[in-house]
Amino acid sequence: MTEARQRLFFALWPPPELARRLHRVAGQQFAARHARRLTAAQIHLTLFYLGPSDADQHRCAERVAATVEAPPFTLALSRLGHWPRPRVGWIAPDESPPALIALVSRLQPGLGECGFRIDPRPWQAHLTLLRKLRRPPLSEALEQPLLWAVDEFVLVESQTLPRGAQYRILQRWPLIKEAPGG
Ligand code: 2AM
Repeated sequence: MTEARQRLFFALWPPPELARRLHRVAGQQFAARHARRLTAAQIHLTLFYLGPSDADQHRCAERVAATVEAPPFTLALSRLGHWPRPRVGWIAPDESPPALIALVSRLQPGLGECGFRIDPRPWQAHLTLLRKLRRPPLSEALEQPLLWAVDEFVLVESQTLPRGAQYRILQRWPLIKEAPGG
């Protein structure tokens, strides 16, 4: 019997108000004619793309996530950009705080042991705002960064529907302040 495989990834998911603002930014800062703007509900920051996963791989990924410890952090989102090859327009944090780097680099080895492929390209924090985009942003940065207090990461299932990708959060793990000296 062929087991159902879910397409999974780990991500940071913006709260609804921030997601709505990011959706507005996508409309204001890019010449979006012919491009496909993500809906507010689709906007996220991918930490690790797992890809199609069976039940064992899914459980393995959850076990790894449960062992990962990293403190909460704040992202200042203002950098805007465009990658011509995947044709995406994005917003990115001005800097990746050490806690974000720690989160990603603590997930990677365990997920590698589960059999997931670690992308050899360096991981770049970004939130895709538009797809099928042909032009760079109208400006390179927002005047005022959007601040995002991140206190959890999530495991998400991606489904491709005729109207585009639909994402469902399957599980959440809190980011927890390290005890002083610990
Ligand atoms: P993107 O936003 O830069 O396109 C779900 O598909 C998420 O996983 C997307 O945010 C996508 O990043 C990311 N992702 C990373 N590698 C991927 C791959 N090989 N195929 C599909 N999505 C990938």
